[in-house]
Amino acid sequence: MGLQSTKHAKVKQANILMLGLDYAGKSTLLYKFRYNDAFLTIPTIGFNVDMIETRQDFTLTFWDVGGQQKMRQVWCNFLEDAEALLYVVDSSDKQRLEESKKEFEWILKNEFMKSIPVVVLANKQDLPGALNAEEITRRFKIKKYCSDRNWYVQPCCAITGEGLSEALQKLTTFAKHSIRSKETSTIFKESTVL
Ligand code: G3D
Ligand code: MG
Repeated sequence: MGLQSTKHAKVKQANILMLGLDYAGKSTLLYKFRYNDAFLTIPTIGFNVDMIETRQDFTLTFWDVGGQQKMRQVWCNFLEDAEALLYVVDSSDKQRLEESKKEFEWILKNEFMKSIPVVVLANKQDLPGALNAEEITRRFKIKKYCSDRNWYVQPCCAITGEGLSEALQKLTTFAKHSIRSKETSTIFKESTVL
């Protein structure tokens, strides 16, 4: 009985894996999330890790594991525990768009990423020539690669904070859904074993 109540206790925290090429704006986004008035801030607990409590009494822990080439091999180690993926794109950098898309595809193909919901941030919308959310959706073939999961593309500007509260809301909704699915599959596996 005690075991059951622990198992069904409401989980109020989710791990968000934050990825994207270097210079996409990940650190700027985390900084903006942290200092945005709309959210209660909690101090950084480690290098490139940040926890943000949303208004819905739910904590999102962002894991910004770095976009540099050498860090990309490390991404896999973080994939297993993620409830959602936040993929950041520099929408103004057309030269590296293809590289970013390849990384995106590679991450989604990882077996731990199966069915993990995705929020893509089309960042740097303030810069001239930045591709809009529809164009990013099309160029990244998101409808095709994310047909098996929840996904959402949010245009934003990490400098002004525009579009960020919508992204956090979406992440919270997706992460809660992800947690519920994991719980259901655990209960199912246990009842199958029994
Ligand atoms: P990263 O953590 O993904 O590597 P950073 O990226 O957060 O370090 O951002 C890289 C550069 O992009 C920074 O410029 C930052 O200010 C800029 N940047 C991030 N988001 C935006 C945005 O929405 N609009 C604009 N115009 N610039 C943005 P610097 O010059 O400091 O290197
Ligand atoms: Mg950074």
